[in-house]
Amino acid sequence: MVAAHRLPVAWDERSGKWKTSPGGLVSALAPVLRENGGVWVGWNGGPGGDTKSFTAAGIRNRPVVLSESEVENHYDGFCTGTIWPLYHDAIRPLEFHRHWWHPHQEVNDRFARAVARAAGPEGKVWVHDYQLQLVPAMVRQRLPGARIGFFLHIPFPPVDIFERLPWRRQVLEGLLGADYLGFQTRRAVLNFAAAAREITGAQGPASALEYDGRLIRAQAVPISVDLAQSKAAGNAPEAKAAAERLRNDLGEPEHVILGVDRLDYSKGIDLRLRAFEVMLQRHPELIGKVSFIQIAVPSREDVGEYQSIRRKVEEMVGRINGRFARASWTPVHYLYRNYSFEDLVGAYLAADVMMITPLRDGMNLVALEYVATRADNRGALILSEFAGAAERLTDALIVNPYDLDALAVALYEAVVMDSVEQTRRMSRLRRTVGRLDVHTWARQNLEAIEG
Ligand code: ADQ
Repeated sequence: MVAAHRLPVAWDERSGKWKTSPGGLVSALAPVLRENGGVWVGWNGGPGGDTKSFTAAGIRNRPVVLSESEVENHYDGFCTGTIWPLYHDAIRPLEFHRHWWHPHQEVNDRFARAVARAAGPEGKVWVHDYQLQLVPAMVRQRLPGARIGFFLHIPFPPVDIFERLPWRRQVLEGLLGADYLGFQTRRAVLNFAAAAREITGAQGPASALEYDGRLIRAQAVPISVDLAQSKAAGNAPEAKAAAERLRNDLGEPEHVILGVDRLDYSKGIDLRLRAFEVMLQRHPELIGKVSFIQIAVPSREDVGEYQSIRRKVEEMVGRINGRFARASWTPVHYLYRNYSFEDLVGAYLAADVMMITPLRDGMNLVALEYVATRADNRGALILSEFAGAAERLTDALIVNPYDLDALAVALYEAVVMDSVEQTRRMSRLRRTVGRLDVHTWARQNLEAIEG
């Protein structure tokens, strides 16, 4: 049984069929569920709908239905307005509302009920991410003999930040209902274990927390990409052609810098643009020779904070272009839309410099995808030290995204990096990423759940 906030399929109006959603989680878990006849419990994505189970893409789906006000209060409210900023270092003002918390509990309870109904008394359950932190204990209550695991895709904050949450104890007790808790980084594990000890009275090290007469294991098992898929996509002639087309459309600049993110304030898109501006100011010889492409996927567009970061980014793009553009050259190309994975890979192959500057990020799969697709061993990666990926990708140019000077210097260093240094770093990065695969990640987690 997998419980994740969203089902692995989404209804496609145009074809009138369920379509598999893209992403590593789905591609890693779909084969496991197909093989074992497992069920995926998740929200169908819209207000209302049907709770009847159905099979799509070879997976048994058990939809959970949310009302419009639950989407507003549980999801846009508690998950996006309270937990997301709290777990990303409180980089935005936090909002705490009881009228968000109560629907959040109800929705978690509905997920737990659906899971308990679909899993046998000795079932194996794997719950995902920050929207469903109360589910492990709620399932445990209904199925005391089940094996329950949880994976947190985003960071877990230090206790000094976490303890502000008025429902800190309930959230921790929810998580401690699991037998095994997986995190992206060692730091997240230590933060969680410290919070559990301080706030719930759990005892012992992260690898053997004692709570409520049970033993719970918390461990870092970082997620990765589908290596075979990424490698194949990087070698596909279509991707190489798309990369050439892109560079051609840009007017064959000497250097292409790329950013790819969901448009989220945690991703540091504004800081990255600022660094680009500073670099152009300090190195006017690069004017006309370097193009910055920022691909931004629309995200949580109904939420005020997301509208304001979008406005901010658009204003910065306008300002930089207004300041530096020539009739024949535009410094920043800003693309606010969804891309197919194939087109995204085309952009990865076209990019001499990949710039990833989150203020805090659970892992950041874009960093791993960039490396996995660069079979030519070329390209330079700038990576924020606050992305989970930085724990392993130590051959990238690692930066503190808050340090504008350092960021502008690293960007310049990456732009002028010679091919020997690019290859030296990239081949080491590729060796690291080559040892990580999302299927291994899924297997390790499932083994840990079995105990
Ligand atoms: P996200 O915050 O969404 O994930 P990330 O890990 O970078 O961030 O994953 C984004 C995924 O979306 C990548 O696989 C990428 O290929 C895809 N994508 C990006 N831009 C796209 C575009 N324009 N069009 C289509 N697809 C695009 C959360 C956490 C991360 C953690 C992951 C997985 O915030 O820290 O790495 O979950 O655990």
